[in-house]
Amino acid sequence: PQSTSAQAVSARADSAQATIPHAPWFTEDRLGMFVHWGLYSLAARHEWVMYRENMSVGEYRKYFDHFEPDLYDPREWAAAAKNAGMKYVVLTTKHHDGFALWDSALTEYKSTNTPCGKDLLTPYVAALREVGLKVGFYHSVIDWHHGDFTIDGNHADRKNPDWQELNKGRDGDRYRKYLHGQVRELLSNYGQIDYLFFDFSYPDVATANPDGGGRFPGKGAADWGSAELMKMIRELQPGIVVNDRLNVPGDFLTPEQYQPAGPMISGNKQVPWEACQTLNGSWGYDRDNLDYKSAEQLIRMLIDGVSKGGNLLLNVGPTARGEIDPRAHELLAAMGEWMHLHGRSIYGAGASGLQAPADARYTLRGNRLYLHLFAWPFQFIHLPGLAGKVRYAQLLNDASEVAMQVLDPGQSAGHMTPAGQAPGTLTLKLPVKRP
Ligand code: FUL
Repeated sequence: PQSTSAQAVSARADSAQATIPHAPWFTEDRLGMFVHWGLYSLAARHEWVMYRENMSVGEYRKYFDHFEPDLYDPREWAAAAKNAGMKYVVLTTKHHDGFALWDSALTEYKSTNTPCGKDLLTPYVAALREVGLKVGFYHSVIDWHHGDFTIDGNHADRKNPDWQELNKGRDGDRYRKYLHGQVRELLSNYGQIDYLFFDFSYPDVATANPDGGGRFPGKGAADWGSAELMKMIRELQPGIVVNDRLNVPGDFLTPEQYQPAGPMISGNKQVPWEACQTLNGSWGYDRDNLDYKSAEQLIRMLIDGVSKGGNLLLNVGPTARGEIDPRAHELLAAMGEWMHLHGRSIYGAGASGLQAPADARYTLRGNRLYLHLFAWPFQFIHLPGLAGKVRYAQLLNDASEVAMQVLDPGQSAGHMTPAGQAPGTLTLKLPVKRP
């Protein structure tokens, strides 16, 4: 639109696009790849397998003994991400099972001590940098392997009602030191790191998430020494963005496996956010789970997020040999095809402050308004409030002109216009078939 209606202007002023001042790329880039990869990829039945199946540290050890990702080539991950239109990648450096994908000086429980024998982060970071992708690390504050991790109601053996007993002799200070030390390694030894995803703190402790969290209410809270940890992070990597799962405010919110109803607001301001979503409900490779979302569903999630001012971090769970499986590849490729033609409506775009018609979303980039139709084809679409505001309309995929008409209030175009159409409605005439 050349300008927006008075109503729209005030809606937008209330909800000016959120950005992260020290890292404006984050709300421009919009689409990233999440990678859940670790020992649980061998079990191939969800990354919480250790907890879900009540495996002891000793029982879980078999995956450590057999970790041998002979096909690991992060350049292939980078290429898949890049081709899908993604701009950043976030890899699990350590998940809740405690296994480190790098040569940490603070533990024996690391990739270099498995048959793999390698630090896996060095080539990962290099591969992303090589093709201009931003580098992200996921790091779990929960650690089911470390002997000093304080067991709480969330992570105890669920069959054991006396889980507090398990904490006798566990030293929270020692665990905090370990946690901080590992984060220091991650942020000191791999050059510039752009993004850090901590996972996760409990809602009993103040959380930056205005959605309220509420995951495991009333089960006790952990103390990660978050304020001090955050201070260290800012010193080591001043440009980094950090998520909201550390008990202290972060740079962006992280709705998990849901799409917020609208822009996420704190006070009366939009705040940056990123939904993380799975392909099939599992984050880690889940061999027998074939319940994949369709490419269309994934693309709609992306559009929906951007129309509400958010990012999408879409997950893949590579196999234990290190490859992204063919089903995931197919979905990423389809996403890439769509992004090739429609990326202009995603990168640098955000919420419009306008009310889109049913089954549609608006994204706004500068003075360009993009209308995404989730239910199409049909011939006419009526856009209340846009009459006189739009200079030119075209389909995005092929830049072909779209005819527009505005009817005077009271004038009727017969059966092609709804009766009692609101004044100021712009009507677009669409092709009835996808070109
Ligand atoms: C959750 C974790 O517990 C899941 O395993 C996954 O990593 C997801 C992104 O965050 O809280």
